[in-house]
Amino acid sequence: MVRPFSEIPGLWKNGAANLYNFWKLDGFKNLHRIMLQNFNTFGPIYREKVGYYESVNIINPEDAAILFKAEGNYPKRLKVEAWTSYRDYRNRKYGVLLKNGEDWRSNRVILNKEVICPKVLGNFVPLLEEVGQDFVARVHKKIMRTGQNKWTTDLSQELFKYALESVSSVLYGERLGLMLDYIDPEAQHFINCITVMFKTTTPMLYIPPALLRKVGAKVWRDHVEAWDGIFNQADRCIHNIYRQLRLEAGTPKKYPGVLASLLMLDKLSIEDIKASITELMAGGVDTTSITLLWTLYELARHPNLQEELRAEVAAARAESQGDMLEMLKRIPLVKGALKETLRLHPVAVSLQRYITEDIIIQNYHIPAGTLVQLGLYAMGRDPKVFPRPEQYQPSRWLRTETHYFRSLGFGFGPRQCLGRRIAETEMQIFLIHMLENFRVEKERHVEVQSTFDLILLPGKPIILTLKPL
Ligand code: HEM
Ligand code: 2DC
Repeated sequence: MVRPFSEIPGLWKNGAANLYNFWKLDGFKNLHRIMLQNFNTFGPIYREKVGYYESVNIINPEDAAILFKAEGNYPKRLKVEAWTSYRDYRNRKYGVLLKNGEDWRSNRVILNKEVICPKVLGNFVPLLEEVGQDFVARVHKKIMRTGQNKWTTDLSQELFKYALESVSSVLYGERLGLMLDYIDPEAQHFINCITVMFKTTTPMLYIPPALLRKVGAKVWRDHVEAWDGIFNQADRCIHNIYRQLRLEAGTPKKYPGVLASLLMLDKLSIEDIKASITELMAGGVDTTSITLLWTLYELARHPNLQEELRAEVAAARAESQGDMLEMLKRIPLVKGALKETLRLHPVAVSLQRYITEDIIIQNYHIPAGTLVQLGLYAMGRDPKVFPRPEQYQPSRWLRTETHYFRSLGFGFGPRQCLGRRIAETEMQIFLIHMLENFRVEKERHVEVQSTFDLILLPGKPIILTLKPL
């Protein structure tokens, strides 16, 4: 007998009371740990309402498969009202991140061809490789300046710059110059705005932004200021390319970048292009940089593994005679390391879809229209899904054991991360160059936990030491 929706365990009857308890548990910072605890209390499915946020939560890969089968032709994830409210407030168009229905699909199909299709990867690699080389040169210089043949630091700011330089070089086909000693203060401001934008989004997941706006709440004002900073900087970059393109007649010889390609293709309106390019630029900073930081942290904790990866990279370099595109096909363990990082430290705590048809999960009936969330952080740490989940083992992704709905760090299906190929390539190239040049170490006994600021971030600075090989 299938049990009704109303019998799913969990706390979903009093959103306001649950919000109060959530706030007492400092839930805004601890969402991922609270979700894990809820699965421990209620089992593999629970229903929840916190403030105005209502969802059904699942954890098993097999249930994830059922969820994604019911996502329909226009998959829709949780509406982040803070983000849509800002655009409505400032009269800006939604990009592919926030669009839905046919409008989303038609934009996404065109963007896919320019951003995620394997064919364009060859265009991105030389651009990203140059940034990778510049990063390494910059670290060598920093090490030289310490006079101690090593550099001990919190790399996060350097990684933000690396990530923004990488994504910008792909989007605009030219460099911002963030690997230099003196950088454009506007670019630094852009980086700071993204951090504030993510942080101020969290409370508005539970309290409607319209309400916060009406009472003039600081979190809403900070949020608006942050997005203003993001859009202004992106507008400057976009206008720059737009002007250059009008000056240069004819088709350029070298690959001109995603933006210029889209403008020349002339299939999307300029406003649609601007909206999605801005989202790509903003989405491309904290995500990859934090994932790289976690990866370096894990490599510092596992020196033997680090040597194994270095050997793989050296062999790949020799076999491909330095051709980066070829090299990227010969580094399965490096790729496994990135998957392993996203398993233990996912950028997104959950994946969500509003299901388009009724489904049955764990023998409960769930009606069409319900927001169903897969607890990605909780799944990554579930011993039933990943044996010895606490161990960082990139090789688990090489073995033939089932990976069925287990590698979901970038989401799933047609609505998965649009920046996925850029992110993966950028991160692989970074690790190749770092492994070829430096040994990464850390002080012992320092365990760093995650904190939730819309995306999961290290709860305290990760201090690493880089030594030239
Ligand atoms: C969406 C993860 C890097 C741009 C997403 C989603 C996830 C994700 C989980 C939701 C997917 C779904 O609902 O199925 C990540 C991770 C990254 C990363 C783990 C790096 C480690 C990037 C980068 C960019 C980007 C570098 C931009 C260049 C986007 C965009 C969407 C998205 C535009 C929305 C796509 C749509 O709604 O059609 N990402 N992301 N992401 N991401 Fe990423
Ligand atoms: C946050 O409960 C937790 O890739 C919420 O590059 C559910 C939720 C909804 C949407 C998710 C978000 C979470 C985490 C951050 C994600 C976002 C969709 C896209 C975004 C996963 C899991 C991200 C980081 C994009 C951001 C692009 C933007 C800044 C322009």
